[in-house]
Amino acid sequence: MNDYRPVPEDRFTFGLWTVGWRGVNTFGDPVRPPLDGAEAVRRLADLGAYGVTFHDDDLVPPGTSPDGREAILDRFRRALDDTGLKVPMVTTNLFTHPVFRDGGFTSNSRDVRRYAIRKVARNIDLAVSFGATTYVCWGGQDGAESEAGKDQAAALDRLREAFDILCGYVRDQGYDLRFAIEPKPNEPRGDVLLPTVGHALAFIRELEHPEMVGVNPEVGHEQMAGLNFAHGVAQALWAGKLFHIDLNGQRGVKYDQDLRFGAGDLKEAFFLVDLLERAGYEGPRHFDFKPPRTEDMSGVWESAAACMRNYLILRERAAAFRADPEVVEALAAARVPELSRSTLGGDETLADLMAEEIDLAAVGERGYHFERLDQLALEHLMGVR
Ligand SMILES: [Mn+2]
Repeated sequence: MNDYRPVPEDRFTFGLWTVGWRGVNTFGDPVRPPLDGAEAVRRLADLGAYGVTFHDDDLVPPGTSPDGREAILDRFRRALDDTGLKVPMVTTNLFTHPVFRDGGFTSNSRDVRRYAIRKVARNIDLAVSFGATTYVCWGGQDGAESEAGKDQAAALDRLREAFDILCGYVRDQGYDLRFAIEPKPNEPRGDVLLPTVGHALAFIRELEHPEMVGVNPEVGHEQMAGLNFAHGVAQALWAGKLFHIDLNGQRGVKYDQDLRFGAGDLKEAFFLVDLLERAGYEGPRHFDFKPPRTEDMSGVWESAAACMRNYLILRERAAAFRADPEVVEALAAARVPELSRSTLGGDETLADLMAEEIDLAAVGERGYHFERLDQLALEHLMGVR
């Protein structure tokens, strides 16, 4: 019997800021003590994770002396060496300090934009020293509350300029590092720049080195916009741009809930795991969730373990769905494989298609049997098949 115990080969990773989140929110003070980075590494390794990720300021608090910084990095490196945990991705905090109140790369203040690029470039050196090959960029405070205060076209110009500069830096240094843009529709800004996967994919095509930049879609962020997350991920995969992924849970169009993976739209989580596993996605399964502030530290580790456990259960259910002969037959009845056939035959031309007739009355009566197929999926998900 499968006990759904994660192992490093499952490639589960967690941000230090997830299990380390102290539970501060708009109305409430922190409810949990600070979590030491090295301690987080040891606990995550015990749970079966593959790796850990961080923002520059998660690991080394701003204002730390150079000696203090070295001591923190040494401790963290020792914990990684002791446990074998990897650092596949690193990111930058361009949102907490008051200077970023109007964003980083797209702040109206030129000196802030120049500082933001410096902060990222310096942290890229650290990321590479830890072996990271993906660098996530979440705009954070890049956005607006008012159309009057932000020239969108100029903001996109400045965002493109920042990525062109940073891609140039990575190339000049000879680093093996790719960038992944994380879209989000709103929060903390009223409207955030590059609100969805689609906006990010279109933006990347305008860059000097589009091959170096992909996306890091987050479950809850697309769902906050009312969008189908699995569809967004499918398009990112189709474009060869799924460089990283943030797994969590969200229930509906509201504030960013960052629930543990599986605790939001469970059916969409099922089809997401089905998609990732069948597409052969090889990147980390990265959890970007926030243990609710009702929890003490034991609840934090409980919820982290549950993220991985839910993924493994869904992976098993999705595989059982695909292996079920009745599902294979229902897929054919729903004409799902037929969509993979090109609309014109190999040696056909438009003229062949134009010469064809369709029996509109007969074909118009055709049912697609999607309900039967969907019910089979639900029954596999609910564990009754
Ligand atoms: Mn989120």
